[in-house]
This record gives sequence, structure tokens and C-alpha cells, in this order.
Amino acid sequence: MNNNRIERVLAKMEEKNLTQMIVCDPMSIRYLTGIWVQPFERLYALLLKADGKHTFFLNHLFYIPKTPFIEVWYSDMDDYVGMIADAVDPEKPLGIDKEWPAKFLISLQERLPQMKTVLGSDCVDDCRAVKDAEEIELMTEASRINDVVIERAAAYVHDGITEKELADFIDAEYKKMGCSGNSFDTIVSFGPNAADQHHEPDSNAVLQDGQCVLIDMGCVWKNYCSDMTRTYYWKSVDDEQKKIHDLVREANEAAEAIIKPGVRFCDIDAEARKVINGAGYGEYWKIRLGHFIGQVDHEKGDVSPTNTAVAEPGMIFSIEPGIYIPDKYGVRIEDLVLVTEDGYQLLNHVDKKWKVLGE
Ligand SMILES: [Mn+2]
Repeated sequence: MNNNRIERVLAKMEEKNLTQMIVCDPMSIRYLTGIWVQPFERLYALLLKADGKHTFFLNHLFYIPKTPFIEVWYSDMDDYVGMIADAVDPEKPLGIDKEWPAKFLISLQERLPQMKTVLGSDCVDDCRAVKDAEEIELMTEASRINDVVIERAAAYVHDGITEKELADFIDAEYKKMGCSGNSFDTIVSFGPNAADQHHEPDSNAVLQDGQCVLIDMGCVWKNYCSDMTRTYYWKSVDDEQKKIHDLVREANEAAEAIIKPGVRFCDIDAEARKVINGAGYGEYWKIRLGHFIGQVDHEKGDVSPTNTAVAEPGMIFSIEPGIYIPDKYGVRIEDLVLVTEDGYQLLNHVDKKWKVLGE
């Protein structure tokens, strides 16, 4: 159990006048308790109470060590929603995890029609957004591994390689480095395929001279994710590709340069957009600049024109501007950034200038 983290969540609940809340996202529960259960369709919930009397609802199938919480064990034949109804205070609002299945929530609402239910996940998600020292160490290591593996991948590119072959190489390297897996399916796209931002590596796409090689990849290291994108060029690069690459790199660096505590996310986004829009390429970049990351690749929080929240020390998010020209090519340059007490620190260190491979 992580008392610090639970205390932080209880403080957020107090701000929202919540005295009770259901947490069910297995990653949120692991974050608070250190316990990992994959419940699939079964009910799995931690009921947090302002008075510290937290209750864990567990199916006999779940195999976990003894916890410091009040444990309520149920079988598949029990009235488990009724057990939750007995444990909550129907006179007070109940915070609900955004991941709690409607089959449990609506059933509970039908039993306790007088009880108000409100979305409560922000209490946990806003804590998860600000990483503590242990998490920062794990995410720094996940990004260090990503730096090593992308350099190996760039060196592995050869004549006749397909997107799928390069993606498989990256995944195998992660395994060799001891990663438990990928934070998302590795993206490798050559030439025109790079205009498709979430392109799936194709076993028929063979690398041609002069094409760009966009690699967007992330591993999972001790439950924490990395995420980085670099764009390379095979055998040669033309002037237009160089110009677009430099623009994206400038947008990436301009945005990163202003990051420090107190800066609004919309203003970080605007720095990158100024560079790309100013050069007339705005129509080729229509998505947000970045996303938060932690136990999953995309966590609550983003770097976008509509997010007026401010950066705080300990937050980790991506900065990933791009220019995507349909039927031609795409360029994306992505780093993970950690907000420090007086500025920022990049978690990725791979060079961002355009680079020709195979020369
Ligand atoms: Mn990303």
C-alpha cells in the first residue's frame, strides 16, 4: 500500500467534497496498493472513504496477499453489487471511476436511487499525472531503453527491408532489454505511409531509396511506458524533406524551450503551432501537440490548444509536432518531457536533426 498516494487522492476528494469513491481501474488500484489483478468481467473495486476505512471488493478467484483494507470477498454466486450498496453511505455523493462498467454502476444506482453518483476519477488521475520519485526513475529508464533500441533500429535498416520487419526487430530488442512489452503497437512507416499517423507496419511495404523512415515506439519497463518518434531518410533526402524536417524540429524545440512550472499547456502547444502555421503547413498538422503518459501510453491530460491547466513539477508528457502530407510523406519528432522545479528535462536524448541512413 502506498500511503502517500492514498493521502494525495483523499486530499483531492476533499477538494471536491467527496467522502467516498469507487476506484476500479486496475492500474489505479496498483498505483495505490501495489496489488495487480486483471479482473476481466468480474467486479473489482476499492471503496475509498474520507475516514480512512477503505474497503476492497474481491472475487475469490483473485490471488493476492493480505491487504490492510477491509476485505469483502465474494463468489460468482453472491449478490456482490448488494455488498457495495451495504458499504456506501447513500446520503452522501459517491465518486465513480470512469472505467467502472455500467452493469455495476446502473445496478447500484437502481438499488440506491436516492444516492448521487458523480464522476470521481480525476481524484486519482490528477495524482497519477504528477509522478513521484519512484515513477520518474522508472520512466527515465524506459526512455533510456527506447534511446538504445531506436539507435539499433536505425543501424539495422537495410535494402529490401519491410516496415513489418523493422517493427519486429524493435519489438525483439525490447524483449532482449528485459522489457515486459510495448506501450503501444510499434509504428514504422516508409514514404507516403508516414502521412498516416497511426500506420500499421506493412509486410509488403519495401523501403525505397529517398523515402522517409518514421519510427514511433515505446516500451514498458516495470509497468511504466516510454514513447518517442524519430524520422530518418534512406540513402538520400531532398530539399523539401529537409525543410519540413527542420520545421518540425524547430516546432518541437520551441515548445520544449518554454516548459516550466506554471506555464499553460495551451501556450506550449501554441509555440509549436506558431512555427508550423507560420511556415504555411498548418493544414498538415491538425492534432494536439502531446499527451500525458505513465502506466499507459495515453493518460489523462494533454498538451493542446484547449487545455488551460498549467504544468507542475513531476508531470511527464509528450511533445510531438508533425507535418503529414497525404500521398507524399510525414515527419514527426517526439520526446517525453519531465517538468522539473525550474524548467524541464528531456527523457529522450536521440539526435533530432534530419539524418540519412545507408549512405
Ligand atoms: Mn506519443
